[in-house]
Amino acid sequence: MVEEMHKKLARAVVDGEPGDAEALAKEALEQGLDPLACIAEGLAPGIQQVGELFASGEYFLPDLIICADAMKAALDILEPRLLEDQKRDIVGRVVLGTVEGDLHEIGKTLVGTMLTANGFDVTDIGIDKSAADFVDAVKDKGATLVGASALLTTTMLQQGKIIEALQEAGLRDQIKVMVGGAPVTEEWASKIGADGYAEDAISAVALAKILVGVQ
Ligand code: B1M
Repeated sequence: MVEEMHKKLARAVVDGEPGDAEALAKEALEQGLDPLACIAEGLAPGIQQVGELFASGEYFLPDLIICADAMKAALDILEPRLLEDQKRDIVGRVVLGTVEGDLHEIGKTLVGTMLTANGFDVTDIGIDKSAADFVDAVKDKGATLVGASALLTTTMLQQGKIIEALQEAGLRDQIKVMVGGAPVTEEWASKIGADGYAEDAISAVALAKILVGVQ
């Protein structure tokens, strides 16, 4: 039953059916299924397949948009449930965003949800944010951790710009920088001088805890 629901969720994303995705997410919660597993085993493989269909020329940009909408419709139902176990003590303040020139928001938002669910105070500054936007938010919120997401090989360069901007603002020694996103690697993170790289939202939480010194 669990596997079948995961497959249906994946299908709704691949077919680009936001209504079905939303209804299935509600049904999954009613059945007591784990929302994180629904995301990791259902929605994520679905959007992964969408990416492959796009790369092979079978899907076009409008398909990507509607499939992402289906994924978001289901996440809107599942993510609040992840936050229900939120701990009360704040373990760290994070400024999180997708870098300049990059409109991909789903992975970044998922990382934010998981960090919030694990006690971090997360300021999500959104998508297409410049290095200056990150620096301003760090000053404004007194954050000790920056998370920069990039999904394009062209925009991952911006992660390095954020680190440079933090240096120029005299903030680099007070703040840790974590990077992630599909094209990002451990090697890239160390090349640009980031403090850490996380492959997915779960490892982002573990890394964030290490970086702020709570684990
Ligand atoms: Co775009 N896109 N897209 N897209 N898109 C990719 C990324 C691509 C790999 C598709 C492909 O060709 N196979 C490709 C990039 C190629 C490259 O550069 N290597 C691509 C392209 C080319 C483009 C456009 C250029 C297409 C065009 O216009 N011709 C265009 C660029 C627009 C722009 O940003 N300027 C574009 C546009 C779009 C949409 C806007 C239509 C849409 C996004 C909608 C939205 O977000 N609201 C979209 C989508 C949906 C995708 C794919 C299919 C799915 C992305 C996604 O949401 N994944 C994607 C293919 C793919 O990734 N397989 C693709 C699900 C999400 C949960 O995973 O974001 O990887 P992900 O996040 C993960 C981890 O990466 C990690 O944790 C998350 C959860 O596990 N993570 C972090 C992410 N951020 C992190 C930060 C951290 C730590 C971990 O610390 C701070």
